[in-house]
Parts: sequence; structure tokens; C-alpha cells
Amino acid sequence: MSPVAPALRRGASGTSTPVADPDRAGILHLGLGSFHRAHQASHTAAALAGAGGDWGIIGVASRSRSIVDAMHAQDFLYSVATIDPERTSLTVPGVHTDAFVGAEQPERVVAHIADSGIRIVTLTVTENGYSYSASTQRLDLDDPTVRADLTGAPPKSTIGQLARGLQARASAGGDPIAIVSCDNLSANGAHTEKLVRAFLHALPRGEGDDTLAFLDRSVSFPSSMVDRIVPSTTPELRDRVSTLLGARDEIPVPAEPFTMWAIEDRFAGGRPAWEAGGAVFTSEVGRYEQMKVRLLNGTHSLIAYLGALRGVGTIPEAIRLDDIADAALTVLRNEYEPSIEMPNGVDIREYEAQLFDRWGNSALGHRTSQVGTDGSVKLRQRIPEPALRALREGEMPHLIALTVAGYLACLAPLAGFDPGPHAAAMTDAARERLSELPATSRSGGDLAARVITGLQLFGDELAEQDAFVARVGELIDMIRRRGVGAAIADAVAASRIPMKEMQP
Ligand code: CS2
Repeated sequence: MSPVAPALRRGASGTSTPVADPDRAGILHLGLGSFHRAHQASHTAAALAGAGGDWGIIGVASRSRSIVDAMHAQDFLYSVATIDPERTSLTVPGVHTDAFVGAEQPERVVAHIADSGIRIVTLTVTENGYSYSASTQRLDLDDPTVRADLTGAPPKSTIGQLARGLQARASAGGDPIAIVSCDNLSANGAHTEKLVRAFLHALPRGEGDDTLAFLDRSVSFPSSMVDRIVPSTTPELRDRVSTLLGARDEIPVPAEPFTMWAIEDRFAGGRPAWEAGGAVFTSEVGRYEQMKVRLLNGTHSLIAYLGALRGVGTIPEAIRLDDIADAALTVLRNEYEPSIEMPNGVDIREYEAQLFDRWGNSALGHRTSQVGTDGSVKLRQRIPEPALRALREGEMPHLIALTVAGYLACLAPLAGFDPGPHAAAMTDAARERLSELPATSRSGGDLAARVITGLQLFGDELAEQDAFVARVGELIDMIRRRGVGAAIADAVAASRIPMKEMQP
């Protein structure tokens, strides 16, 4: 790319015409990360191109300035690079009308939610962003940010911002609005509503009562299942995109060709024609969520931890290893499949075959460390229910146990075991807590018990499953003493899969 290439701006050659009218935003989005920019923004671009409407998006980054500054410098344009092994194709969504940092301007978040022009708030704030306490299964009222938000300070937590914004909207006339979580949480709509209501109930002197009544009347929280693999961007991609585009784009987003969005059609204030971009409006979002969070995400975690322990940096490299592919197929067939009901019209074999193609997309370069990051919150969504179902049936979920063993071998390695650089690159809110445990754990069993039973990292029910805890411990010891290959072989052999069913 020549250094004199012009910056990506409105009207620059090679860019499509932006479709959103800069003065008419209808959506406020919290969490201006890559996933939103590749997924919801692309669907919104398709909806605006197909059916129009005042549905421009104001993007709010929670803390980071860099993406906001770059969006401003590029007239809110950036490209989505759809990457498959044969080719890379570019689109420029052009749906954002503004961007700012929520932590710097919390009052502005509140004001936008109160503004009747905004009829939808969407969220991609990660599993960590909901101020949810897994131990009390409630809004985390001990969290200092939530506590400060409850006192009336400009709100910094997502739930505080939503609740204070809705409170201001109720006083300003109370136009209907939908709040749509697009995070990988089960029943994400109901979950978000429960937390916002808990915040309003926790306000002193019945201050939240009018807003609670407004919620009953005019606010909907549709659940949604989102799916598109979006790796982190790289300097190499920036150069490639800029060459293809003929303009310098500092913030391109790489994404796979596959994309899926299943949403409950409960939009109190109207919505864009997202079906134009392939979204499915359905009453079966719960089934889509379970299918995705278990089959895709649960297996993804297994591939990431095993891959990192085998020393490979990317998911496609990991899934090309025969034993990791066997482990992935075994966990799908034996442990996740029996725990879900597929949505009508989705064929499970086709869906699984697609998963293997998607994981194997080598041009994406999706990192094992990216998928392995934040396992403490991700695994809690992915593994407890299918594991408990198997245990209730008297079966040991060996490959789910291996997922947990792989996670702990990466994040809390016992003395003398080096999980390698890809494990070291995984970040996790629980890393510090976990890293203290190996020094005083005599064995894998000890470590597993302290994490699963002691810390209840995967919830209180799994904490009581002694046989599961013991199996995780055994696999940790096996990884440490005989290597990850031996542990994979042991778990796959122990699983009761009829071999003839093993073809993807
Ligand atoms: C992945 C997901 O990082 C992870 O844990 O499993 O981000 C996955 O790529 C997306 O959910 C795909 O939609």
C-alpha cells in the first residue's frame, strides 16, 4: 500500500455510498467492538439498502478511545473483509452516524436512551459486561461500579446506563423502545430485563417505581442469537484491505462468510428490515441459542484449549490435527447434541458439517488464545447444563471434563508444567485467582476440587458432582504427566460413541 493512499472518507473512490442518513439515528449500540461492526452493522446496512428507514447507529465504545477516534477520522466508515480461503471481499456498511466513549460521557448515553428518536438499544458488551453475580445469580450489588451508579453518579455500568436511560425516557414521555442483547448468554433478553429491573428495585425510596411501570407498558427485551466468527484484526489485514479499497482503512474488520441472527420479533418501537440481511425472526430463539452456545461455542472452547496445549496458534491448525477433530466430533455427538432441541428447519448434520468448515477456514487465522480468553465466564454459559444432563443420565461427559481440564491446564498450570505461549496469551478475569491455586494443590484432583467445588466457577450444581470433579482432576494429571495427546485419547476412548457414527 502506498503511503500516499487517501484515508477512507465519505465520497472517496472505491467506497460504497453510505446508506444511513447522518441526522437520523434510530439505534444506540453499546459495545463498539469488531463483532458489532461485522454483524449487526452489516445486517443494518442490508436492511437500509433494501427497505430504508431512520435506523442509523450511534456507536458507544465502553472505554477505548482508539476505535472511536478512528471512526471519526474516517467519517464513521470502515470495511468488513469477508474472508474465505479463496478470496477476500469487502463491504463498507456506512450505517454509523456517530461514535463516542461511554465511560467518558455517561450522561450522553442516558440522554440518547431518553431521546424518542432512538427506538432500539443493542448490546455487545461480552458475557462479562452485565454486572451479574454467578454466586447470587442476581445483579452484583457488591460491585463498586453498580453501587456508585445506584447513588445517582453518572452511570458507568451497562445495566446502570440502561436503567438510568430508561428512567429518563419514562420522564420524557415514555416512547416505546426495545433493548436487544446480542451477547452469547442464554435467554439474553430475559437476563438483561431481570438485571435492569433489579437495578430499579434497588434504588432508594421507590425511585424506580415509575420506570418499572414504564417497562411493563412500553419496553421490550427480545432475545437474540448472534453468530459470525470475527477474529482480531492484524496489520497485514489493514494493508491488504487498503490495497483492495484504494483508500487507507485503519479499522477494517475481518469476518467469515457465514452469518446468522435469530431474533424474537418483539420490537416495541419498530425495527429495521433486518431480514434483508438474512436475520431470522422466530419464537424459537431459545433453541437457536442452545444450538449455537453448545455446539459451536462449547466445542470451540475445547478446540482452543487442546490446540493451545498442542502448541498451535490458530483454530484451523488445531482442528486439522486428527485427534482434536475426533475430540470435537465426540463432544458434539455424545455430549452436546443430546442436550439440545434443534430449531425447526435446521438440519443438525448440515449445521455440524458447516461448523467443521468454519473452524477449518485457514485464511481467517482465528487465534486459539482469542477463543480461550475469558473462559471463566464463557464456559459457565457453555458447559454446566449439558454436563449435568449427562450426569443425571448416569453418563460421564468425558469431553466436557477434558474442556475444563484443558482450561485449567492453560490458566492454572501445576508445578513443573508449562502450557506454552498460546495459553500464556489468554486473558481472563479469574486468572489471578486461579494462578494462586497450583502452589498449594497436590494434584489435578485437588486443583479441580478447589476450582469447581470451592470457587464454584461453573455454578453450584456442578460443584456437587464429585465424579465429574474427579474426572477433571484425572485429566489434568494426565495432561501434565503424559501430554495432552494422551488425555485426548483417554477421553475419546472412554466416551461411548459408536464409531460408525463418527463421520462429520
Ligand atoms: C468464540 C466466539 O471466542 C469465543 O469464545 O467461541 O467468539 C465465536 O467465534 C462466536 O460466538 C461466533 O459467533
